[in-house]
Amino acid sequence: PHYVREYTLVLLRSQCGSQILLGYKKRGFGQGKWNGFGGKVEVGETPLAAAIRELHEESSLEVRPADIRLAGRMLFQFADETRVFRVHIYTGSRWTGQPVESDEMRPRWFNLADIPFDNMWPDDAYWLPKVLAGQSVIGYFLYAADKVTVLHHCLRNLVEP
Ligand code: 6U4
Ligand code: NA
Ligand code: NA
Repeated sequence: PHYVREYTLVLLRSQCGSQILLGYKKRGFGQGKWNGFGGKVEVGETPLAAAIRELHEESSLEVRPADIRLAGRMLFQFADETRVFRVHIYTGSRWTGQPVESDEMRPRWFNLADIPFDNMWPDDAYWLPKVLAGQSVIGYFLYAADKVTVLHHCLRNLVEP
């Protein structure tokens, strides 16, 4: 049987909007890839609280709950695994502090024209441009066991209520 695990992902934009903060994942799941900051939602924790906590643990940056907004939820699955990743994606452009390298992540600002999609999860190329355009997304990606090939995907824009 398949089971769902909840994760968070935070993508910060510079105030002027021309850059995005990514982290180079030094260990664990997605090692060697650039990604937003995030991790597992703990028992009894809301996704929003987990997003704020993981961002701080991995980058030292502090955001308040009102500083980030839910930009979408995605399901990711691998053909050879029973685990389903349910990832809550947040964006924001207000924070305090400076990004600092952690055991897990090496932060770096990227111009929107230079996002390193070739060294990110392949699904990011589908949904990240939408999120950066201010859209909210919902979707599902099924990967082959190689964790590279997208076998199937479905992606929709969500309209604000
Ligand atoms: P620990 O705490 O070490 O057990 P770990 O297994 O290393 O956790 P963690 O905490 O780094 O995982 O969380 C995985 C991160 O990867 C979350 O921020 C969600 C993100 N993620 C997972 N699948 C993804 C995908 N297909 N595309 C993407 N981000 C993904 O852009
Ligand atoms: Na993490
Ligand atoms: Na984690």
